[in-house]
Amino acid sequence: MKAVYVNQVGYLEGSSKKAVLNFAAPDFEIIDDKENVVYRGRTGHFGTDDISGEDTYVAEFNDFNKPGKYRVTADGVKSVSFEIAGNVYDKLMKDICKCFYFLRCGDALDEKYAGVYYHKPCHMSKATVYGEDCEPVDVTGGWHDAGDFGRYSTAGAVAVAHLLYGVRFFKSLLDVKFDIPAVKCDGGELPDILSEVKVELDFLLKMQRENGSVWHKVTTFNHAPFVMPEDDKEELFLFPVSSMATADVAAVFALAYTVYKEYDKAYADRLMNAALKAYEWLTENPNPLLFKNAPGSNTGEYGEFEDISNRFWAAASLYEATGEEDYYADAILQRERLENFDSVTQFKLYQGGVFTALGWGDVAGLGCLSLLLIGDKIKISEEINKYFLDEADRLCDNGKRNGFGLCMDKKDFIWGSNMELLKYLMVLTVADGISHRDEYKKAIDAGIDYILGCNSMDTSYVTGNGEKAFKNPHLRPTAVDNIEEPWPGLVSGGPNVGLQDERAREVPKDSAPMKCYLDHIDCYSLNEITIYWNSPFVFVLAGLLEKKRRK
Ligand code: G3I
Ligand code: 9MR
Ligand code: ZN
Repeated sequence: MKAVYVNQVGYLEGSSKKAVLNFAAPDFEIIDDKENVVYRGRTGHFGTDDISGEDTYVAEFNDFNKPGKYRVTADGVKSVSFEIAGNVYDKLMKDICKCFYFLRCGDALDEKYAGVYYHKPCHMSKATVYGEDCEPVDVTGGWHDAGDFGRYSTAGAVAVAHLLYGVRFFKSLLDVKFDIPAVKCDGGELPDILSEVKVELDFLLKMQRENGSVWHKVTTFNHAPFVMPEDDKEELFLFPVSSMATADVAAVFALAYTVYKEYDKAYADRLMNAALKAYEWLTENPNPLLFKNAPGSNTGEYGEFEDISNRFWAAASLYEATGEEDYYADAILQRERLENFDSVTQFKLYQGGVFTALGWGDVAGLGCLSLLLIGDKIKISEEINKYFLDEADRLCDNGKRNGFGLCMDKKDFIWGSNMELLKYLMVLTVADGISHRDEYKKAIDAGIDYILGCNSMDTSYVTGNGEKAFKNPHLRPTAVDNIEEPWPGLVSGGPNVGLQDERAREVPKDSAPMKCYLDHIDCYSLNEITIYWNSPFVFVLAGLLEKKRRK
């Protein structure tokens, strides 16, 4: 079908702007909401590429900045409507932040804040320590991971990290208000983003054992059926500790210490003590303690092939928080180990550079963010900068290979491809902070356009944002709450050439990577949502909005 793809939410004044046509047309127009033609331009023929499989024509309108509501038309084909404005992403930012509130576990969601999406307290029972004969443990709280009700330490720590590094790099994230219950602190109330993050930090504190190590996850033995969270009454299990969980939690507590000490000294100290205790355990247990699901259990595994990137992150983060040289020495040591770890290239979970990896499994890039925060006081600061600049250059090269200017490669279209993209946009955002370059900004704009609808599915991958936003996330409450639309701001996992669930087989055979997607509630491998698919978007938008504010 002929289509004109646009960013369905819209474009910031002053940003790079384009629509992509999947058919031949030499000219295009922009019409306003009264159908008046307000802009005319010529398209450029890009040709076909291996991620969209379409023969594309690009309609650029970078110099059109007049605020308003528009559509792009070409050869009688109209795009969906979009806006140009200085505040075009303000609602989007609130929505993607508020999702963490909607995913809260434990306490009830109050109608006052949750509206029609309120629910009763959930997962309040104590959890059995799997394989051990000891008292059940209270680990209530935190966020549900995703469409399932599991709570996983590494995934949670990484989502928190995206948000807290967001706060460290872009102060204006502290001003985002998204209508959640206030949390008191020394002399006032926490900024919303820190109130929300505290929910997960409080939970992660409970996931730490006496000896400093951290349980890998707390879930029922198998995934719950489609029920409301409060109706999932199966026994909860704490599955064994892992060195990845222990290291990630040490790292994120040290990061949180620096942020929260400005607001609540006692809480910050508690986080630091817990970080030190976890680190001590890591030092005493130098061998990797990897994780495998218990036989017969099917909840998320979050398996990793190594724990070196996690140990690197923990050392770097503790060094940044304390300034103690021993941690720096450890970070250097782990960096060397990671560089020489043969399997990294063989088994890594992502395509890009090891030291810019920001995902749930490969976290060395998060360690590098901590080192970046220290700046040129460290010997290897130039090398850290280079990791990000080199990766950004690789991404910009990818962008030249498709009509969408999208920095992704064919191999990036795996489970959660939208996160692969959002992690890349984080890298580009950081690289642009190191060395301002127009091509970085352009690649960030193109990535945001893709997420918000300028893609071969003509779909905005954020619920409630865009005329053709996806509506059927694989998300248990949504499946059973009898409410027409899911709450807004959820980021879909997105296209995945693996088509790893039964319903996904309905995607036409030989579809191009960008088209391996279906907006169906059954499609957990294409259309689930998770905390760590929302969190990198918060970082990226915070970067974009802060730059705009500084102008
Ligand atoms: O690492 C390989 C890569 O080398 C290879 O080229 C590529 C192509 O197949 O696959 C890569 O592995 C993928 C891996 O994620 C790394 O991203 C696997 O195919 C893919 O199956 C795996 O998907 C993960 C999925 O769980 C299944 O394990 C997702 O990343 C992860 O986000 C997802 O997490 C689930 C939790 O388990 C449960 N809660 C919901 C959550 C979201 O769906
Ligand atoms: O709903 C589950 C989703 O959150 C997970 O990402 C996915 C992979 O672990 O598993 C989903 O649960 C499915 C289960 O694995 C198999 N039976 C069908 C479940 C979904 O309806
Ligand atoms: Zn719950």
